[in-house]
Amino acid sequence: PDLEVLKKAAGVRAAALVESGMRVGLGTGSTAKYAIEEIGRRLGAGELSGVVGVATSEASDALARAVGIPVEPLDPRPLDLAIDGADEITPGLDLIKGLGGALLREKLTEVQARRLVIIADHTKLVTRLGEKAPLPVEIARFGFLSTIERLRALGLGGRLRQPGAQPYLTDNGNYIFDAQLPEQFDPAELGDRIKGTLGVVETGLFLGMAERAFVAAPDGVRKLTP
Ligand code: DER
Repeated sequence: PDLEVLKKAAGVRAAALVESGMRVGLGTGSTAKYAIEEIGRRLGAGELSGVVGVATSEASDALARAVGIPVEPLDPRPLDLAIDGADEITPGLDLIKGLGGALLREKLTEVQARRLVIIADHTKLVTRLGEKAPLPVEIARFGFLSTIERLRALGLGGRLRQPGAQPYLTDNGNYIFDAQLPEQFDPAELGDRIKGTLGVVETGLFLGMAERAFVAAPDGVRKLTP
């Protein structure tokens, strides 16, 4: 089946974990879209009630509203569950996220979730981080060229995300530097070094955060745990 069918299968599987009365973090991207739509369907069918969503992007906020999920801003209360996609998933469920540009609001939201459930098709599976995706790094717009120089001084290759005539702007008004990861690296150590670089807002390394992942392959949806 094509990848969209697989993404939907993973999304529906995760959405089945939502129970009435839950506060749910709603992820961003083409896979999370299916989970959001399914939660909306379940609410509309009367299978669920009293669910509140906290969206990780303007796009997911709009989609949630469109499918009938009441949304509220993130506040210090814990979320019962968060459902989101990823760009890379290791066997230990360390993740690279951010190719959809939502990494800052995703991380701010998902660290407050009691359970972070990742949904993906099998193409996201890697044996180690950096195999398939760059590492998105959200950087302040002001002085971004200086920040990029500081990142290069760490030995990181990469480039400013600029799909068109202007650099990509996140929902937070920041830019993204897509960093090329070295062959071998310690994700926690490198993540801390990048995060500690002046001008860096956040990285797309989500280490040790996911409780489980539903990964859809042609032979079915597998549940992975760390
Ligand atoms: O930007 C993000 O972190 C998204 O979760 C993204 O990385 C996954 O998007 P996809 O499901 O469209 O591949």
